Amino acid sequence: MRLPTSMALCLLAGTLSSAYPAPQDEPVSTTTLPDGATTTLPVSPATDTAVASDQLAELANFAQDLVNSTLEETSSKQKRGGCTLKNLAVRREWGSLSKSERKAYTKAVLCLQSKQAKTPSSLIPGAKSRFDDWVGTHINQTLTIHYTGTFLAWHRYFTWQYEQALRNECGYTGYQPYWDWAKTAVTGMENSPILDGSDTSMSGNGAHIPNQGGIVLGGNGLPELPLPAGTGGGCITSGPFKNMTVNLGPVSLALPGGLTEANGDGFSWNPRCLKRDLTTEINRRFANASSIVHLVLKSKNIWDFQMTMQGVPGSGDIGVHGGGHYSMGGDPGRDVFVSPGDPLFYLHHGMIDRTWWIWQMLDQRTRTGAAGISGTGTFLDSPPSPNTTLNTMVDLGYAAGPPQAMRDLMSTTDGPFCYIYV
Ligand SMILES: *[C@@H]1O[C@H](CO)[C@@H](O)[C@H](O)[C@H]1NC(C)=O
Ligand SMILES: *[C@@H]1O[C@H](CO)[C@@H](O)[C@H](O)[C@H]1NC(C)=O
Ligand SMILES: *[C@@H]1O[C@H](CO)[C@@H](O)[C@H](O)[C@H]1NC(C)=O
Ligand SMILES: *[C@@H]1O[C@H](CO)[C@@H](O)[C@H](O)[C@H]1NC(C)=O
Ligand SMILES: *[C@@H]1O[C@H](CO)[C@@H](O)[C@H](O)[C@H]1NC(C)=O
Ligand SMILES: [Cu+2]
Repeated sequence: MRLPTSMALCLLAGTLSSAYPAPQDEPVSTTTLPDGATTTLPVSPATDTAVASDQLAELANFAQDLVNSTLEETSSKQKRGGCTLKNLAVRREWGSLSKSERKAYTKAVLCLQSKQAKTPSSLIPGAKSRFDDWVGTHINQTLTIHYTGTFLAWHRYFTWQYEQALRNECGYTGYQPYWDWAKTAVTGMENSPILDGSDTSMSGNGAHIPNQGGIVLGGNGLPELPLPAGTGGGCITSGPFKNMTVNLGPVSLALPGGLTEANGDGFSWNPRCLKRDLTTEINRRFANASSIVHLVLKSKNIWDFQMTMQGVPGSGDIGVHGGGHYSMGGDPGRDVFVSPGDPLFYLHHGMIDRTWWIWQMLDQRTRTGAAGISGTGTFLDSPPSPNTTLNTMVDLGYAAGPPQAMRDLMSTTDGPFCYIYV
């Protein structure tokens, strides 16, 4: 006999909050799914990255199981966004796509880069393509979407609309792939299927520039954080994006030698090549399997989760979010404002969203509701602004619409979205 979903979810919430030691080496908690199945989950993040990797796989599997069994239980009811097991989109890790699926993705990105921009050139003269509509929107809103209450939901919606544009405007039939940082931390970025520079990759490293100095983050009253330069530094040399032109920025670009570069507000046309400076050392230091599982298991509320993920400024830790961005390096990879100008951005933010989703599913009702939001509408609340709430609107400007309320962006399967990660 099947329990009504609401009752089953109560049971679920009840069992999740208490941890039972199980007869195994590591402490685990026992959890009951809506369909009555039980499962055990790790509760202490492993420092050994191989063990941490297995823990992450278990947590991701639980998140899938929870969504799948919830959708199964509610399939007969009318859900707000009509998400069912039949139309559920599955976002996958780059390396698990077939070669032709990878090519179909990069082909669609190149298509978006060849389509006319919707942003009026009177507002952003450098926005030359549909792809640039996303870059322009991100530049315009950078100081109101990072270290804010909207950070995760804004980037979830941004990435989802990008995926929709690839599908609806460029004939892509797959879904947004993601970059699993834990995998590239093990293999080295240059050797991964995402960044090996082959024609089935997202293009690879930039041309090697010898003797580059490191980069320096922080300043502006915060302690400086020196980070190493990578193994490239120049224009990318191969793969699908070899001929790509970066049109917008820079706005706040960290350069080797501790320098920074800016071109005003970044809205003017400044055509240049896509540069990368792959830095596996940064990937390993801030975004290994153990960092991810630690973030997921040790963050008890959304404030802790989003601060740990982005890194507390001045703490010396840039979190998995900074770890991914700065390990790509180059231009616009090291520019907080212009970073979506490197197509790899969307694979990185796929993983950011996946990590949030896994964390949300460990306490679904709390973490997809009002208590799943913390922060205000401005970068570290500077200047001070009202708290973000379920009613706060998220607007993607000329990239895509309509503006959505935070309440509709909190779940990947309830509201306008219908996807999971495997
Ligand atoms: C959940 O459903 C999706 C889509 O059918 C499937 O790909 C995935 O393997 C399922 N996950 C689990 C843990 O059953
Ligand atoms: C880049 O442009 C050159 C010259 O037009 C062309 O031969 C080459 O195929 C292009 N490469 C890619 C990956 O698009
Ligand atoms: C993994 O990342 C954490 C920070 O999140 C760091 O303290 C640790 O040293 C890293 N582990 C390895 C093996 O590099
Ligand atoms: C805003 O959020 C903070 C932190 O949760 C809380 O202390 C404060 O009371 C909230 N302000 C308003 C006006 O709700
Ligand atoms: C930039 O953002 C402001 C405020 O959010 C908005 O009014 C303006 O239209 C945006 N400009 C562009 C080009 O998107
Ligand atoms: Cu961003």
